[in-house]
Amino acid sequence: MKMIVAIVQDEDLDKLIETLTEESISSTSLPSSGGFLREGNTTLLIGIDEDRVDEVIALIKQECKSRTKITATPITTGWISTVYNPQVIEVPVGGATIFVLDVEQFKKI
Ligand code: 2BA
Repeated sequence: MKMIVAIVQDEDLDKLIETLTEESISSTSLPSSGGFLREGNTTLLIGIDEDRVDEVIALIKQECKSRTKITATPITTGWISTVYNPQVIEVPVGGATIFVLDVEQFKKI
């Protein structure tokens, strides 16, 4: 058993979950945000048999597009407001950032 942790862009989420569900692949999505852009993204947890890991990665690759985002990078983040660098930059984002972890035990009780 493996745990795939995939950080995906919100724009790709619905189609990706639809595709995974069609293939009987269970997932849990958690709202998250990137440390660099400080924008929302989604972290998917997918517990899967080892022999299906490559299939899942291929489906994520199929549904998650690379994009560029134009952003003003934060200089400091305070309690009330964030100060942004006045120069905007263009950064590539995605398709997806994927970690594959070993699962010691998997139980549904
Ligand atoms: P963010 O941290 O918001 O990063 C968004 C994009 O900004 C990144 O796209 C990358 O192209 C760029 N970027 C990130 N850090 C940078 C830096 N210090 N200087 C210049 N550009 C930088 P992706 O690499 O596709 O990452 C998309 C999202 O995946 C990230 O959002 C973050 O939420 C997650 N992520 C990426 N690598 C990770 C890692 N090693 N550990 C945990 N999460 C990661």
